[in-house]
Amino acid sequence: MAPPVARTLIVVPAYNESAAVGDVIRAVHASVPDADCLVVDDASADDTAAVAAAAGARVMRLPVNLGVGGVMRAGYRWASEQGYDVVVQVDGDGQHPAEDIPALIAGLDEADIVIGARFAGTEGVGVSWPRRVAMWILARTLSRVARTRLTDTTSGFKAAGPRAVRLFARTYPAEYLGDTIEALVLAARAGLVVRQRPVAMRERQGGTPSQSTVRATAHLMRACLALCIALTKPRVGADPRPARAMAKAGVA
Ligand SMILES: Nc1nc2c(ncn2[C@@H]2O[C@H](COP(=O)(O)OP(=O)(O)OP(=O)(O)O)[C@@H](O)[C@H]2O)c(=O)[nH]1
Ligand SMILES: [Mg+2]
Repeated sequence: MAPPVARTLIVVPAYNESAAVGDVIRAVHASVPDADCLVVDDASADDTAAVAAAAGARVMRLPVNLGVGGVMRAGYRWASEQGYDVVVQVDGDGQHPAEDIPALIAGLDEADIVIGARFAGTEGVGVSWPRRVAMWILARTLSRVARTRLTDTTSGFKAAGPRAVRLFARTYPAEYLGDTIEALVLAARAGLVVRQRPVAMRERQGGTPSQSTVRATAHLMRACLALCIALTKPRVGADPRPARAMAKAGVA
């Protein structure tokens, strides 16, 4: 008997992304037509949810704003309950190139998590020195923790295979910066295999950037602190059961 085809869910975190989210969903459907698309609307004040539904996505509306970590925790939990094997995070602002999703999913043949990395090979070009130092510290430390070369540790563009979906459904970090740094620390310390693939990230295609250059630098510095805190937390074991068995048992 042929092995079952992996069920894939694209989770799109979206906060006030009505300008870009429709095009993101259409690009996702064009790139991975067999995947389902769930937009998690983080209590937006605009009509993100209506635009997403009109573009053909399923929409989960959070009653209060939780930030990206809380959004992804909800997305992973829903994915696990519904028996999805693979989850790919694609931001609702159009920065993540949908055409690279199949390459990230293909990478799951050899890994539990595949990160779409912006700078692969050109780290730090045109970036101020404090940012470069912070990026270097993050990349070096997380590369050691994950035992592989990682260059873009704050990228949200990630594919997660069955073991990672189960782990993140139980414990996706929703605290400050948890969605990137802490999620990788958690996964690597649970014994999951993390890899990266180079992607051509774009400027956001609408809406408002969350950070200026100065704030982005401060954000990276704080990310280093968040990394130190993540490293002090106890390890969580990966759950060996397959995703569908978990869904049947009602465990998320
Ligand atoms: N800023 C922000 N984004 C959120 C929130 N909840 C969900 N998101 C979504 O999370 C994704 C990533 O947020 P961004 O603000 O684009 O973060 P970023 O890509 O690191 O920064 P930018 O360079 O400003 O795009 C986007 O799709 C947002 O719509 C929230 O509370 N605040
Ligand atoms: Mg963005």
